[in-house]
Amino acid sequence: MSTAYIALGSNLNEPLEQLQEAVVAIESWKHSSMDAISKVYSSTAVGPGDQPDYINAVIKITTQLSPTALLEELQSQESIQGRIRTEHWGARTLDLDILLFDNLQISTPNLEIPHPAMKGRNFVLYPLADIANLEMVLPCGSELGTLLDQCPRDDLMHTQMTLHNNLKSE
Ligand code: ROI
Repeated sequence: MSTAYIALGSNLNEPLEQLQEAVVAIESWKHSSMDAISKVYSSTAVGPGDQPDYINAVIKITTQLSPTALLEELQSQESIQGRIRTEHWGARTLDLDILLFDNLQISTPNLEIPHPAMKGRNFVLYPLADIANLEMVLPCGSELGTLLDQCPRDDLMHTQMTLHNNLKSE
């Protein structure tokens, strides 16, 4: 069994519902279990032009999948939820990124773990810190708390919304 942290982001087609649908789908996976869900954040888009604001969160799962199999499952869920890969860094209905997978470092054309941009992104680090220990040492050798101190919060806001885990709350 492995532990993985996954970032969720959406800025199209009812973003909160997109994240909710993804959480419910991942929760139903037979090979994985959901361990934690961060608060829900809103943030201005990093990237080109005029994009709507994003809704972001991070989840922690325990999984029997390999990193590549996990990536495939996440991409398949993105497709189910209508993501069309067009513009690089463009608006999207659902983005599911593997941030960390155990203590692995992977660098292939399709998959890079830890996620290469996570260190500088407040919309990733703050939700991650909701559900991970600040003393957690990332494969790069930095503690999560140190990265957080170096990453301005800017206009990142946590919302009052929560991503329910529907299956467990029933
Ligand atoms: N900007 C924000 N605020 N949140 C995201 O999840 C996000 N995802 C992206 C890009 C386009 C880089 N910008 C983002 O992929």
